[in-house]
Amino acid sequence: MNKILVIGACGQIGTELVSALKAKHGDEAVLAADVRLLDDVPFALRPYVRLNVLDRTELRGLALKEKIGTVYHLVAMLSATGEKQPLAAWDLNMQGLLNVLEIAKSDRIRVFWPSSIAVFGPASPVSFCPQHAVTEPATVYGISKVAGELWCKYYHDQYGVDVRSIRYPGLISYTAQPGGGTTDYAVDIFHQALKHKRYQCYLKSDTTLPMMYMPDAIRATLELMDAPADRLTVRTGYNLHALSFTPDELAREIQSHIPEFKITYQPDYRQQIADSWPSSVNDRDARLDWGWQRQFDLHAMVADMLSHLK
Ligand code: AKB
Repeated sequence: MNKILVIGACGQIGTELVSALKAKHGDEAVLAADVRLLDDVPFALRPYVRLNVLDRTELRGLALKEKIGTVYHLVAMLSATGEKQPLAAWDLNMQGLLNVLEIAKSDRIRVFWPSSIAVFGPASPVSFCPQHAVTEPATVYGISKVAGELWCKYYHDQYGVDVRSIRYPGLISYTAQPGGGTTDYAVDIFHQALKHKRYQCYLKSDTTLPMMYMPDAIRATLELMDAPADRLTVRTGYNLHALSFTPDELAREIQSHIPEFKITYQPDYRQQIADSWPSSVNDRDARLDWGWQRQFDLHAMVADMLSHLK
């Protein structure tokens, strides 16, 4: 049986995706990979191999040795960190993907690669932004996601590579923390609310952004990968809608569980990034093509997050 390789397994999505894939396909069918040393990796991520995805020879050798049939390539520098190191973000985000697409082409490997709502920019519609809207992002991360989506479509159309992608919104989870994103506040706020009963938010109180609870994101990923290829009409990245809320709305929902919780606001450079993104997206294509539906609304997500983090 061909194995599944998850590259970037130690990150926010990878940590939970590896468990979900193991639950579905069995422990031995899933190989986790990242740049961390084995000793620094939690037991749940084993079997594990140290891998630098920028080294194509190493990547191909591993894929052939382990008989890899599907790669989930999750490595990326996110929007906020990317603005501090634009060229490093471009190199990591693009070269890693191209290496994966190249081995997918030569060795007939299926690929999942995460795109993002960051493909949109100031010229995109703000509310219920359509699947095929203007994509002129204002961040390096967004530029790398637009280019990456087009490369995915190119490898699919020209070489028949079965590559699939989702434009994730901000992801909220209780296991691994995100790192370097603009939407990270929506995870950090829970930790600070429980620990210190206060949180200083780097976005304005009324900044609405698209978000999703991790169980929905993992389920969406597995459902997309299970969908029959001939049902898929989008080979760039699918828009997915789950939640759209402001920091103020999230804080109020947390206050309904922790009445003493207080939020203050001190917007920084991330406000400009958030302002360039839509407040919600239209996911009609994902619903029609492979039956996408969210399960968690704001109320259910907050209750579940707090119950796990307590
Ligand atoms: C970020 O904030 O950079 C990410 C994203 C929306 O892709 N969470």
